[in-house]
Amino acid sequence: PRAVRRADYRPPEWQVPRIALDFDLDPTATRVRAVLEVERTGDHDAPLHLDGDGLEPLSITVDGAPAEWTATDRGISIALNGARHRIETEVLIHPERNTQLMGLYASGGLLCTQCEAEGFRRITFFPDRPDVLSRYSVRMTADKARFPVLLANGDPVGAGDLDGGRHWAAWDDPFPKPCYLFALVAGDLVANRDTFVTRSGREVALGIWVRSPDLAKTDHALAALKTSMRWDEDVYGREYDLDVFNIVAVDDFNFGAMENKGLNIFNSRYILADADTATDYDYDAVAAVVAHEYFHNWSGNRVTCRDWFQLSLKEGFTVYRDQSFSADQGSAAVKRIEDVRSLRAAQFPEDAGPLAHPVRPDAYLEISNFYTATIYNKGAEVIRMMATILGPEKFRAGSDLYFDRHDGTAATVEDFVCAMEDAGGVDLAQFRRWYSQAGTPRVSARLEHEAGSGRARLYLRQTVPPTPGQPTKDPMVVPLRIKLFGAETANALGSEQLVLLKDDEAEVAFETVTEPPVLSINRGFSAPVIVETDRGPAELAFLSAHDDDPFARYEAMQQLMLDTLVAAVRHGRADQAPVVEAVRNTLTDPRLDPAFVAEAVLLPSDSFIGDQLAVVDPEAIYQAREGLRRELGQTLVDHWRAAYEGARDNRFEYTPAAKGRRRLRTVSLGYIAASGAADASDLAFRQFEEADNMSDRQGALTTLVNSGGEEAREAALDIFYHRYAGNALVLDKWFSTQALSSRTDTLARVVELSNHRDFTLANPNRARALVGAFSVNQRAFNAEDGAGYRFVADQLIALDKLNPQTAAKLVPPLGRWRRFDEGRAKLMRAELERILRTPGLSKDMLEQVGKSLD
Ligand code: DPP
Ligand code: ZN
Repeated sequence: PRAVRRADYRPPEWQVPRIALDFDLDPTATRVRAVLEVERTGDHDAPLHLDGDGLEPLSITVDGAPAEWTATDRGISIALNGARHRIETEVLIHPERNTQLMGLYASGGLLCTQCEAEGFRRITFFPDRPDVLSRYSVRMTADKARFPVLLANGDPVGAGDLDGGRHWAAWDDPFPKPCYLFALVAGDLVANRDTFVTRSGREVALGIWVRSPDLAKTDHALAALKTSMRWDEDVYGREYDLDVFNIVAVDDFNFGAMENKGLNIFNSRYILADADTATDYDYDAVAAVVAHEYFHNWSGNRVTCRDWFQLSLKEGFTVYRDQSFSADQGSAAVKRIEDVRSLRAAQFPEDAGPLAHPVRPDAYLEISNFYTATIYNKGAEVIRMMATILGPEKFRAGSDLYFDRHDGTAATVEDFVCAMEDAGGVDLAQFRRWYSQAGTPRVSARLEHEAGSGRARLYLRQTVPPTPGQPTKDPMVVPLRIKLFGAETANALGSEQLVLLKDDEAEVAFETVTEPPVLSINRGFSAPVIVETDRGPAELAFLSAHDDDPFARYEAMQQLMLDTLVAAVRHGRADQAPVVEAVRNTLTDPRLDPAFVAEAVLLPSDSFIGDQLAVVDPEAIYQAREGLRRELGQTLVDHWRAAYEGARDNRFEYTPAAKGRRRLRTVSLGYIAASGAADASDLAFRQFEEADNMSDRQGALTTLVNSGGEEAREAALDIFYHRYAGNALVLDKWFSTQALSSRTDTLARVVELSNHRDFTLANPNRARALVGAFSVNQRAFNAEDGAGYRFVADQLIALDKLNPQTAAKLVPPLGRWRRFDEGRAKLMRAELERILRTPGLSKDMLEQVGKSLD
């Protein structure tokens, strides 16, 4: 396969202002008739190229006459004479055989579509690129009993009955859109309906469509949708633009959800929620993803991407928007902590490994592989830095200008940055390197204080590490929010500054520093960088107690824990007392929000500890972390018990305060168990049985699975399994809790589970719940004999035959071999090579595995 390069971009030679689609829907064989009005753009004699993948052509005509067309490696090519033509095609496709879940496919008795990025070519012949914008009219015909509901983009314009038990429906979308935003759904669905009145008075009919047993689980998503619609009006001035907005939940879905114009299609895990089946984390994720897809209506749909290299234009911006939305719904501090934690868990390792790529990549083999943490999460951080540099008013002016200038068109990252420059009156020339240079910058900071003169000087230095294809880097613009605190009084020494580090090195001077200063830097995580300081345990503990930026406070605690754990891994032992004291302080500070406390007292994950080391030693890391957990558990056991009891609630409520209490309760339970307390297992089992919500129940189950006695553990797993038999989303939790277990027999259990009657690779959620979860279980996956690697490679080879896109996303853990000792590295490489030798390997896997070996 040939790489697609950003530098090769050419505007389309043909546009398709209108397309009419007629679907004769049937799960085994669907006929798709398409009428395309095509227009030559400019003065050239290039033929019309239409992409097609796996289509069986029945007829192709030009202006009513049989066309002369030739097959190409990506579709068909038709030589045309005039400036405008009418192309009609009819093809046959087979939804039930579509296990890739791209194009039109069957899921749980429904027919649905997924077209981003390049799935529309699996439905009909079309120039499948995001800079071809068309107005769509869609007609669907289907068996009325099996598919009573027929939905597509835009507004409904007609429906009726036909002979033979069939019926039809027609939908028109007045907004020109790229084909990746096309969608249809046919099925036996019911809707949770409501209306939303936009700020200009337009009434929008809302519907969340599910199978009838799931209807009761859609209220939360519907409420989140309405809150999102209002928020986008208030915060970005963006109003909804059609008369209907529908969301459909389906069980088999590669992505989390898809923002098709007026008809979002969701993975059911991001729609369905009730207290009995969804954790607080799930509730939050439902609201965040509903908001994300809704926000795409402007950042993605009204203004779309010129080409797929610009993917972060819509994804980074929309993630930033959904993060801001979520921050506004609850604790902004806790939300920031969660977002940074997931950036560090997914994006930092990606940026430090063989799959590192810039936020705006230069080349790809398969675009599906670029729906990454870098495009999404680092992309969001880049937008956030622009918002920090411009300030809220100018940032809003910039986004207004961007939407005004580019509405109805396919735009570029460059267009977005220009709008920010023009509206903000700033020069972002150097800042653009965040889009072109990969790798996580490292900033080292050293503060020197001259007691006599009251002056202090901060020495900053940055380096950007080499990444594949980018051996040398230029310095970035790093916005650092900085503040000093007095070590004696704990008072702030002056107000916070925003320092823009632009060169390799910089110095910042402070006056009237009347007592020894403590440095608070990268407050709020103002830049997605790794900061290295010489702050010792005393200073970090001080900040964890006194910093007035909650993120910085959390960060100081994390750094203290990390330093202690890294020392323990390196030397076999470390002074644990500063961590214990800092945790004690946090736990007993009555002014703190329990949700914050629960985050702050959690130790960094095994893999984040591993990321700090030149060579990851999974066993030593696990032992060091468990050792510190035990010490914290034992020394502070009375505090954990008090926190546990204090956080007890009488009945489930989904509010920020109640969520925080539940979180602290389960975190405390984990520490009580880590202390080795004799009653821990009983306590966990009681929580498991008495829980009136999934957070408490799954929290207790996790504790039992990791550290409970055999009897309690197996009993809980069994009860959980039977209680939720038939509920796919909860069974996913049952699988992943076991795959993430810290027990030494986890691999054996996971292999067993891969043969369980409820396990299938055909469902992406289930595949991720077992194989994906296991491969991020650092200790179990990296078993010294390579059995973990072998298991995952076997699963990926099997999954690639069904669903290459989902398989390829699970490759990265195997590609981390450079981070391990020679023995493990060799075993990992051997598995990657075995995958690469598999006959018929997909382009998706070829790219991911090939790069991982380089
Ligand atoms: N559906 C995916 C998302 O919203 C891709 N656009 O991020
Ligand atoms: Zn998105």
